[in-house]
Amino acid sequence: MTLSVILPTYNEKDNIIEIIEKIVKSIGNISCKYQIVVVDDNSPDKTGEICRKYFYKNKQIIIYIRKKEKGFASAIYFGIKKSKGDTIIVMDTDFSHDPALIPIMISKMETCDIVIGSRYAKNGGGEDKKRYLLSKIYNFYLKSILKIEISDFLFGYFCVRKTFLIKKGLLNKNIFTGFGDYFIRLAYYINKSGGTFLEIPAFYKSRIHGTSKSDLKKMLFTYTKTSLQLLLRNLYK
Ligand SMILES: Nc1nc2c(ncn2[C@@H]2O[C@H](COP(=O)(O)OP(=O)(O)OP(=O)(O)O)[C@@H](O)[C@H]2O)c(=O)[nH]1
Ligand SMILES: [Mg+2]
Repeated sequence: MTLSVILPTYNEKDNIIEIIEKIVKSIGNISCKYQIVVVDDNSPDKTGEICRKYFYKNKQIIIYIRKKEKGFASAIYFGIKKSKGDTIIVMDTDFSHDPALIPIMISKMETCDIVIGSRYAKNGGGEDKKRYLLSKIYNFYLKSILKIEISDFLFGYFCVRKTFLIKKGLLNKNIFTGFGDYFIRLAYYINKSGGTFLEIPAFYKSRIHGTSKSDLKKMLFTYTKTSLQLLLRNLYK
């Protein structure tokens, strides 16, 4: 097995070095061939340059600084396209996603097509109680209308085989667009193509350094629009 960890970054200068070091340590427990792919959208705080300077001798840390394209889902798409590993892990850079889960995710890949971190699996949780609860309600809505057996569409920490995405036609720009709504689309099309999901408990830690790029009102609007579009697609097919 070869692993590529995709890290989208925007203004994460105070997180990027430490998160990469924690990821490397966590991968050390399973000793596989790996690379870490940072996709930075020309962050004004110089996240990309800082990372390049720090890891310039390390060939396993690949850093892309995109000057023309930008966007969260688009960065993930770009990172997966560029990655060399057969197994892909996508995670945030702000420590909301615990690098210690990497070996667990990989071990579970033998039994499914995608492993997803979930706050709502038994023993999962979230530090920000208000966010945890609001997200729980919204996830319940998504699960009910899309009829997909997963409890957390919005966590954004997952492991999947690149060949699976390619084979099913899911490594597709129309899916990987926007912010977290891309994952709602991805889950929908994985389910449609007969893919199997496995959730593992995860705890969402609130960020300590840097600022959030997500906008609650905008997210609510976009995610609802996305889910209704998918629902209509389901009804009229
Ligand atoms: N390349 C790239 N990365 C992004 C972009 N927007 C967000 N990110 C990264 O994507 C991850 C998730 O973004 P966050 O700002 O943490 O969004 P969030 O988790 O909803 O918000 P928090 O409450 O701050 O945790 C982080 O690693 C960001 O640096 C973007 O436009 N381009
Ligand atoms: Mg975050």
